[in-house]
Amino acid sequence: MTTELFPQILGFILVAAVLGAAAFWLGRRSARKSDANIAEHSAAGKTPDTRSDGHGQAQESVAGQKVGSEAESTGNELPQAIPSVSWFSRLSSGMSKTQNQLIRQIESLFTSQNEKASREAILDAMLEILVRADVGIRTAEMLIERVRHELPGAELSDAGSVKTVLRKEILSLLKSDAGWSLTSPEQKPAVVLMVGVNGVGKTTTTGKLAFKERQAGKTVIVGAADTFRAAAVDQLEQWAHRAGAECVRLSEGADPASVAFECVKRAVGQQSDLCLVDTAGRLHNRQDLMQELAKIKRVASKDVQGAPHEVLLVLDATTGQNALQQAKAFREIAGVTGLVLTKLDGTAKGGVAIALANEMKLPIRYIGVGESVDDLQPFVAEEFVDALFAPHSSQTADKTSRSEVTGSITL
Ligand SMILES: Nc1nc2c(ncn2[C@@H]2O[C@H](COP(=O)(O)OP(=O)(O)OP(=O)(O)O)[C@@H](O)[C@H]2O)c(=O)[nH]1
Ligand SMILES: [Mg+2]
Repeated sequence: MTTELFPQILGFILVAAVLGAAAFWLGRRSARKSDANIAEHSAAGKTPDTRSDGHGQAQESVAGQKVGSEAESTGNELPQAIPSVSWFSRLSSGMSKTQNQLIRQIESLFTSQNEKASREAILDAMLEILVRADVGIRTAEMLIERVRHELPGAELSDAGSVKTVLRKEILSLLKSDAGWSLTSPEQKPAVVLMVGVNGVGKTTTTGKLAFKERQAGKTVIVGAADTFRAAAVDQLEQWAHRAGAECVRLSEGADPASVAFECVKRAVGQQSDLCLVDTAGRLHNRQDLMQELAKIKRVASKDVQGAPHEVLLVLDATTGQNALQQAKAFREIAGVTGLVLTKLDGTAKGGVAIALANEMKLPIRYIGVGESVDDLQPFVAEEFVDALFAPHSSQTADKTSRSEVTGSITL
């Protein structure tokens, strides 16, 4: 009996041994995978307790700033932003004031009350509308010349054909570079300097970019080189904490260039994908402060050849034409490589994007239409133009009060 059962018992033992070995192997494999994930996350973003300042807990909140629809992060996991509203809706809604100032006003030139207006009167009024939306006189004149040329004689008689010409011309001025990205596998770390005048959104944009890059799985170190104000450092640290990025801070009043140096050095040591350096706001006509920026740039290049790879000038769209003056000064002194246009949501002067693209010959890399992390996105010319020329909707019209649109044009 026992001898008869022997092969079956042996077979059973063999099957059990094989199954046991397989279970053991699978268990080891998943443990190794989770170790690797933890290692990757901690390389990317240290918990508050391990940050350079040794201060431990980050501030609980930064006045008026929302980190998107994301939940509170422990700093170790990758940030998750779940946009509840699509980017195009945010963009269209954010640009509704500019749209009303520009496109709705142009449409109003072709209503029945203006049907007796001469061709030249319509072109003059159109020029005025473009200038009021901060497209800038040079760019506005150029666009009107294109309309004049493309729509000879009676062809300039309806809003549709005018908008088609303007849309095409504006799009050709705004061209965006689809292949561009802030980080690249060939350049580790990519060193990026954030510059601009006071209050334009440099720190917020630095935080949002850190957050986005972390979401994309990149390792990020930010440098708080605005050492003049402790609050500015805390503000950036808060963003870094939420993003799961390391924040380099030195003592208050320290040389901003040393923060940049330390930030780049650590990014090199940890083979980070991105080193983002936030700088203090400075007036473009203050020579000493502009020289300080030049020093930050020089120091940033010490450990990484070609750094900084990008100098992003942050411009506040609500300042309209003044943004052009800032861009000119910063381009000369700080070697700006790209623009970030913030606060498009707060203004009817969004036409400044067209002036910047045409007159500065600098690419717009990102645009911002609000305070949440999802409100900053890479600039895509087609999207911008689509949002600007989107058909009239009661929702967008309601967002702009009459006082925000500068007078309607009467012919
Ligand atoms: N509505 C709106 N507000 C924005 C946008 N971007 C930034 N802000 C707000 O602008 C304010 C100033 O932003 P900061 O990031 O502190 O500006 P900053 O350039 O770092 O300022 P300084 O360091 O003082 O020079 C904050 O309240 C931001 O939330 C945007 O696209 N839309
Ligand atoms: Mg700041």
